[in-house]
Amino acid sequence: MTERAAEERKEVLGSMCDERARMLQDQFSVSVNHVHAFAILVSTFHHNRSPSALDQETFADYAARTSFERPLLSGVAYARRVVHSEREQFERQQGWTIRSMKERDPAPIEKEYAPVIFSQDTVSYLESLDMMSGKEDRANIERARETGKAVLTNPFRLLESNHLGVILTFPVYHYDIPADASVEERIEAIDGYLGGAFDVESLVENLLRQLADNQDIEVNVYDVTNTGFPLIMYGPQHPNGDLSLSHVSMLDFGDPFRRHHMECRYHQRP
Ligand code: WA2
Repeated sequence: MTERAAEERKEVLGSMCDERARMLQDQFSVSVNHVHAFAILVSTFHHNRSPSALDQETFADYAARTSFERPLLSGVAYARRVVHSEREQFERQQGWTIRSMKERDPAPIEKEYAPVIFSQDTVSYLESLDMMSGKEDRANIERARETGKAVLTNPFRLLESNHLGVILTFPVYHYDIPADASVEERIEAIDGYLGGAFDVESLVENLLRQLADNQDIEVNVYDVTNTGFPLIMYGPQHPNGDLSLSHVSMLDFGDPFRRHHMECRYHQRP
């Protein structure tokens, strides 16, 4: 291979990788924006109204009819904060028991819970599950309500599909919280958590499949928040393409606490 051909091969890889990263980031970002709007919908029609103008059926209908706005999400759901002293009354009102994510049995006594009260039909198995009983979901709930911002989990295997993905969580408060509110004030004012599941394994696959020359390159996405310990979010566990040449494209998924990037390689050696 001439030096010129090698140079060009490298450039082509770089532009294919950048294009994929840009597409993924764009689709990620429109999905995040729409989940944000969903959080406002719940705040407007559920919390600020008495009686609530939202119920499971209305939520599920609206979620299904707007799912085209959230191309990388397999579903959205709303979990309400319930403290232990309210549990009995809450369960009586709902007509079901708060269940834990692991055993799907009635949740053991905790200080507080985050049971799902509204869910898109695609994730209806979440209903009544305490989202604080899962390690990744709990970390998201705590960071979302403490910061007031949208947050993402580590990549992990999602319930039911068992696909690799991440959860996005927006906090929903009782009232408009001033930007300089303390962590304690924020926790006090929390009403619930609007979340969406990014099924990265299957929906990113779909996205990349639509692109030309897709069969030529191998793509990985990593959470590189901890630079010494990258977490695989998409792509082969053991890259087996042409390892002599790779390109890294930056990704920004909007959670300033986290760093992500895409790594691309050719499948074949020249
Ligand atoms: N949603 C879908 N699949 C999951 C999951 C989840 N969490 N956790 C594990 N598999 C209601 O942050 C609040 C959604 C959590 C929101």
